[in-house]
Amino acid sequence: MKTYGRFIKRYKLFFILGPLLMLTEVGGEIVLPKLMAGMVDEGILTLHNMDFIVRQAITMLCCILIQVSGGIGGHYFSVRAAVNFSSDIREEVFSKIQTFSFKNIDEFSTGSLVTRLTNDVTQVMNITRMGLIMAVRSPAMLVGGVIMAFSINARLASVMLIMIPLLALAIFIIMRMALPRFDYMQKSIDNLNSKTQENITNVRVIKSFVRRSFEVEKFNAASSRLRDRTLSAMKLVVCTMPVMTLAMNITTIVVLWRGGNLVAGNEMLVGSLSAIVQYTTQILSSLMMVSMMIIASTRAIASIRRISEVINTEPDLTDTDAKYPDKTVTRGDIEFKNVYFKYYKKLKTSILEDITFSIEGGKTLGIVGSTGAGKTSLVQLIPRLYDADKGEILIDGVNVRDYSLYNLREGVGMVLQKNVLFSGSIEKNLRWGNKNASMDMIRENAEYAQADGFITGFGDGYNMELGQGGVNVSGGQKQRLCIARALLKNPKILILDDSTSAVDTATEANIRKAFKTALKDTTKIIIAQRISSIIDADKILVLKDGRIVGEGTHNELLKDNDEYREIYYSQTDREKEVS
Ligand code: DCP
Ligand code: MG
Repeated sequence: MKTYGRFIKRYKLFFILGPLLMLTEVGGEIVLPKLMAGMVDEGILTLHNMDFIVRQAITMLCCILIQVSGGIGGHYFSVRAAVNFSSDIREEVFSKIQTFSFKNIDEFSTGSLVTRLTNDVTQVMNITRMGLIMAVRSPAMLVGGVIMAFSINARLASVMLIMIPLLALAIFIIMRMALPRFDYMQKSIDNLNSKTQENITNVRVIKSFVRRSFEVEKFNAASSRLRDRTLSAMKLVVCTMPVMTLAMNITTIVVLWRGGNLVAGNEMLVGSLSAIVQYTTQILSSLMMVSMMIIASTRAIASIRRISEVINTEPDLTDTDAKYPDKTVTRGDIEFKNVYFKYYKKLKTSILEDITFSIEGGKTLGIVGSTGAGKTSLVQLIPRLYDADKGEILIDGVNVRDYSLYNLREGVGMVLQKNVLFSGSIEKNLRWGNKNASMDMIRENAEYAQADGFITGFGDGYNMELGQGGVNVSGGQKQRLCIARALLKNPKILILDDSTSAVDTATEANIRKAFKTALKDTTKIIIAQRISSIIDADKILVLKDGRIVGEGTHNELLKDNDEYREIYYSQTDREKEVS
């Protein structure tokens, strides 16, 4: 609840006005039957007094006006409170997710985060609205109705006192059974969302591997599980309504039967009897409302808990302990000292073991190694996408943990192996690197990345709209756009993780040439499959199974490193064979 207090505070007025106005609605509604009883019993049956009847009718009209305006106002403010409140929560959850480390996101799973952000927030909005409208109204109606009924005829009203506890017990039992089932149901929704998300983002791969029927089967299994769990939870909910209606009807019959006897024995007038019947309906229907609300809140409690989990998760990678939060990357020297790393604590062996090397600012470092050797893992530690488990990573002689994340990541430009573009124009995408860049700067950097040529070839040039994830450009074009985007950042350290794999060798050579002149002072780390991509690097690391097995220039490695020679000759031999 603490988590939500501050959001409620912002809309205090709405949160108070909503229930308060609902209370005036109850006030009007509750006196109506009694006024009616007076009109019938005294005005019509006893006194035959027209004046009295008119007076009573005017009072009733006033009550109806109060009731209606209270109802409208109460609903209005409750809706405003609930919508604003939940929209703030949604924004908070979203901005919290932005602070999450890769590890945090892996733990929640993307699908689950999406459900929490959408479905769960909607649940919270509904329960808040319902709660503001009913939480005060229904109990007030219940108590008020009982008091009024007793004030008319205590003997008849006491019938209700037997029914209320019985109903309350039934509601309690249903509630106890429903809560775990709804929790279960929500978990299935999560699972389904994860599956859907994975499937739809990877629909191309699925089609190319003709995995459609397999995926459909997998989805259907998740969907059936959700159906079964929803049914199991709903079975309970559908029971409540008939049980309540039955209880209401039985109580009404008992009241009518007992009341009929009293009227026949001249102990009570017809008007009073009809008023008590109305109060019975009011009381039992408000009990029904309470029970419905409790059921709805069992669902919402699960949602509330799941939202709190996100809001209260501390990002496991922060810069609050940074020693030099104002320091920026200036030279771009990098040094790894005995670094160990693994993705999950559970794993026995490390993904990276005892990594030690250094590279001076402005130089070029090449990294080669078979797939799964740990190349991507190694470079991800530099801008702290993940943290090393042991050892130190220094930039300009300062531990990366001692920079603020902002300054560190401003200093390091990275083109990820799985790079993405966003929907929007090419220009907008490139501006991610530097939102204040002039058009000339954008063009210049696109030229370095060998992208200007094909961009101007598009009809709309830099204004061409990219589809979601950059679907409407080729793989090689996408890679070049991502390089241009990173270059615009003008970083002190530039990391290219297999970023030219889809670019032809001639274009790649042009990119390298441009780097030499345009990025003289930038430290360049280039991960590549092709030796030709890193052949003229100042230093090359050869990685195998998470360890460095070779370090030196191309010529040095070629002379005395078996691993490197093997890679090199496998590629040159192949090229010879092809040509
Ligand atoms: N790994 C993991 N969890 C991740 C990413 C990787 O457990 N989220 C494992 C899989 C590999 C190892 O880490 O065994 C090293 O993975 P890298 O991505 O660092 O490997 P490379 O980048 O060298 O491989 P590639 O050339 O295929 O990109
Ligand atoms: Mg990789």
